[in-house]
Order: sequence, then structure tokens, then C-alpha cells
Amino acid sequence: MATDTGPGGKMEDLDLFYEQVKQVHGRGLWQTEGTAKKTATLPYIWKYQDFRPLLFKAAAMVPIELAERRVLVMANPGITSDWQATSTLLANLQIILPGEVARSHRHSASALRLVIEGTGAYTAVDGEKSFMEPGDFVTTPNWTWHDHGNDGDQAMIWLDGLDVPLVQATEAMFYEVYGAEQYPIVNPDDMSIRLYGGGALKPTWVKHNQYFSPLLNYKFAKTYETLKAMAEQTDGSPHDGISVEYTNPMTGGPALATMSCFASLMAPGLHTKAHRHTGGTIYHVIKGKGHSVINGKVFRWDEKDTFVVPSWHWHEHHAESEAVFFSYSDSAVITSVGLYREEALEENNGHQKIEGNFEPLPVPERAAGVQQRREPPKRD
Ligand code: GTQ
Repeated sequence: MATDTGPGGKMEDLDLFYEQVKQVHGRGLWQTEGTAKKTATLPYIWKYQDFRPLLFKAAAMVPIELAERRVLVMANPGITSDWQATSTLLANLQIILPGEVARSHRHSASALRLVIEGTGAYTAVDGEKSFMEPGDFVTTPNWTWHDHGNDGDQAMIWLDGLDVPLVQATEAMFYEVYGAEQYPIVNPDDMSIRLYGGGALKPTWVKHNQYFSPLLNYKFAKTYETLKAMAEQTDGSPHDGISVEYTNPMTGGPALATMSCFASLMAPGLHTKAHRHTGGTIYHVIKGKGHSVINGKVFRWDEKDTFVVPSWHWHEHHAESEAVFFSYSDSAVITSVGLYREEALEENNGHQKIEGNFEPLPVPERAAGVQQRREPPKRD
């Protein structure tokens, strides 16, 4: 058996060598995809008109006690797992009917809500109810107890953003169910809005040195008013229009440590210039209609649609009416570790060459069994 072949040894010796490395659970780095690995996340759009009837069907067919959260995930067809919108984030639609409660639990993943329709439901975070209205941006920081309830008389639907894939990639995922349906209410309703919702004014006597914002609900009325006031003064960013970040009022940092969250206003007819950056982003259309061009493809959007611009993809937006986007990305994480990178398109006055329209993709084959599951998995 030849074990020492010298440089450029015979093929059969190399095969033997690779086999020996494999037997000890090793691999030559040059045999792997290594740094050539490309992202899997595809640019994609999920139409609300497709999902809304299915959410109501889910509400009729799947009891909330069974589902724990009655949620339909928007699964990126480029990603092998069956429930991710990007490599690091989830984008889910949750429905809750009048009188229902989605029981209390907590997890080391953080969550956010962007309310789509209905009023009268709340998210309770560590014993404080925050009542939700369309366009509100609601935070559920990591490891806080949270349940949802609907005290109103209409179904309520919102977009859930979570950083679960990111947390799972670091193997830091923890999950716990509370011992009762709801965590006890210990604070007045909407207390955090009164304490921390003052915009540039922060309370001096509070020491809040957590990783996340203490403000649980950024009301849409206030966000919209701020955006409109800014629009009287400026065109804002050439790439994103009048665009603001939801911040932690105590630090000026991101509202959630792992997810950067933004609202953008675009005037009717505005056509932004293309750029690309790291930080795969999920956009939700709060208001308006138009289209975005992502890596040369046209994605038409209407109110309440959700779409993904993956990391390092060229994108520009064209608002056909006044449009407001909510967006979130992992850029809070990548910026903090020096991985943020951005480039503006120089040629053609900053506009991409159009190569065609987005077409929905066939549903990919995923790991056997994954799509057949009919009931939620049992958890410890
Ligand atoms: O509302 O707590 O979409 O735990 C996925 C997991 C929502 C929630 C989701 C969750 C929640």
C-alpha cells in the first residue's frame, strides 16, 4: 500500500488518500465548495391575494390549540428547507380569529409583526398588551414571553418576521411553553408606547441596557406622519426614497439586535436607482402599487404583497402610486461584524437592463416527509 507518493502522486494513490481522509471524517478543503459557495435565496414575491383565502381556510380547518400559531410560511423556493424566506429570516402570515388566544411561549429567536388587516388583537410581551392596527410594527424581543389574543370582532392578519434560521445556524435555539395559556398581565396596556414612544425624547431615569428596544409598538400613524413631513423637505435616498430605520429609542441602534427594520415612502411616479448590498431583505407593501426590478427581472407588487431581495442583488423600485414599504433584513448582524457592503449601479443612469418578468416557480422537491406532515411536531 503506497502511502507516501510524493508530489502529484498516482491517481490510485490519491483515491486511496481521499478514502483515508474520509474514514477519519475529514475532507481536503480543495474538495469542498469552500468559498465558491453561492447564496441559495432567490428573489421571490408572494401575492397576498393567493394567501388571504388560504389563511381563512386555515382558520376554519386548523384549531389554534393544534397549531399553537396559525401561520402560513412563505417558503423561498431556492432554499432546501421548507420554511425560510431568506438564508437567515422567516416571513410568515399569521391569522387569529375573534375570541382566540395563541398561547404563551418564548424562544431565543426574536420576532416582529407588521399588521396587515383587522383591529382588536394584541400581542402581550412579558405581561404587557400592545393593541395592533394595520401598519403597526410590533416587536417581540428574544426570550420574552408572548401570546396573542383577539378581543375584537374581526379576523386579524399580520406578517411575522423571525430570525430563526440565523439562531439555528448558531445552534442557540431555545424554546419554552408557558405553564398557562397566557402570561399574567403585569403592566398597563401599551405602557411602552407612553414611556418610549416619544421619538427623540427618552426617559432619563430608566436604565435599559438590553440588546433590544423597550418599545413594543411603533404605531403606523406616527411613522407615516414622520415620513410625510420628511418628504416635504427632501427626496431622501436615491435608492430607497424617504427611508427610516426603526430604532431602539434608548441607544439609537436597531430595534432588534438581529433584524434591521425600515419604513420607506415613495412618491407617486418615483423610480429609484439600483444598488446592491449584503443583507438579504424582505419587503412588505403597506401601501401602493408598482414594481421592483431585481437582478434584471420585473416583480409587480400590490398592497400587502411580500417580496425578497436576496443579498447582493441589484434592485430598484418604481412606485406607480404613493407607496410605503416595510422592510427587514439581517443587516443589523452583518453590519456589526464588518460584513456590510454596498454598491450603486453606475451605468445607464443607475437603471438595470430589463430581462423579463418574474414568473412563479414550480414548487421544489424537498426532503422526503417534510411536506407530508399534517400535524405540528411534538416538542420536548
Ligand atoms: O407568534 O410567536 O410566525 O413563535 C412563528 C413562530 C410566529 C409567534 C411565527 C412563532 C410565532
